[in-house]
Amino acid sequence: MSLIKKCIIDKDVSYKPIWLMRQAGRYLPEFRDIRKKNKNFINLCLNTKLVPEITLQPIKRFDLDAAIIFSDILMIPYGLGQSVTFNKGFGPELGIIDKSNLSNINEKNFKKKLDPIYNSMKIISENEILKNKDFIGFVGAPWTLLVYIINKVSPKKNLKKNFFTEQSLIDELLKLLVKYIKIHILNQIKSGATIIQVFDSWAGLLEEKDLEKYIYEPTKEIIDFIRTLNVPSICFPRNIKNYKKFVNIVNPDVISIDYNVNPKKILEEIDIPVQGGLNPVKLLEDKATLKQEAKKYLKVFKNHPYIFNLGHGVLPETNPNMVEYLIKFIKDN
Ligand code: 1CP
Repeated sequence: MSLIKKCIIDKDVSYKPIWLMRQAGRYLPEFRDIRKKNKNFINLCLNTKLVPEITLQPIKRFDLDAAIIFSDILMIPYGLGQSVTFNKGFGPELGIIDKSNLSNINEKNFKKKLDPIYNSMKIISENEILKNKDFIGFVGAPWTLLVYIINKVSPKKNLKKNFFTEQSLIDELLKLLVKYIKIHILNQIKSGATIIQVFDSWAGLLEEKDLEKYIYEPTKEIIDFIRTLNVPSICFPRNIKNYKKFVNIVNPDVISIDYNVNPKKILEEIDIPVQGGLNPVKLLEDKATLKQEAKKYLKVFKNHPYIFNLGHGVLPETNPNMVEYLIKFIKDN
């Protein structure tokens, strides 16, 4: 059994496995080299030669316990026929979507558009380098995908003012998203994913009264579905105010915490395995500070199943030597 599965399934506390959100990406010079020559990000995510290479770049460099498929949560809107472009320094921009588009959507077209991702995953999962390691597939949670689909650009701190005005479109999209997120998960598992992480990056934008409809209910449906496939699930509801309530209702196998969460409080409140927490800016500071911060998490979760990770993705300006230092420190402790 992989070390992450020992932690999740056997509740083994003796070893703290590690992987990092955005472990493949712009802080690695070998990724930047590829990215420079491949300006279209969606096409890059559909490139069956480069995706395996990029996914395995951090595994070749560092002693990580899992690879995560190099892809994006916005491949689902793309698969549903919405245009998605990434502009330098601005982030993603999505095209128009209205009710007339929705009737054209079908599973065959969706699968056809995203097939290169599944082909890359099959190639990656067969690589010897992943022996005894996990291969993480992922999706955006329904709410976070809805945010990008309706808002068209990153909400950064605020949703556009008229976000909820097209209520019937939103209701229809939410149902559709749950269906296609499940399809995307199933296809990733069939292609070799051994764990599924659900990113709800914008969970923190909602008020308490809206959580049931947009987060708890649809995410629980997805987690229940993953459980029927016998694959562990990790939820990352970033900035959600009440992690305990989220865990009680949604019931994932692992809860991933952001860097604003007090790890001691989580330990008191939550029984299931925990992942993450370390602020990615600590990787920009000196080694002594980084070590001290990492130690804090190891100490709090000493007797609790814990997967070491960050409280959000590795920042582009991170020095790969600091990532190496962190991983080595966790492995030696
Ligand atoms: O080179 C570039 O400019 C592209 C930067 C980039 C990368 C490396 C984007 C654009 N996506 C990715 C890959 C990616 N995205 C991965 C790869 C696997 C790994 O972790 O190594 C993953 C898991 C994601 C998931 C993702 N995409 C999330 C959830 C996690 C999070 O960061 O909160 C979100 C919100 C996105 C949307 C997205 N894609 C890219 C950007 C810059 C963004 C965020 C835009 C915003 O600020 O709203």
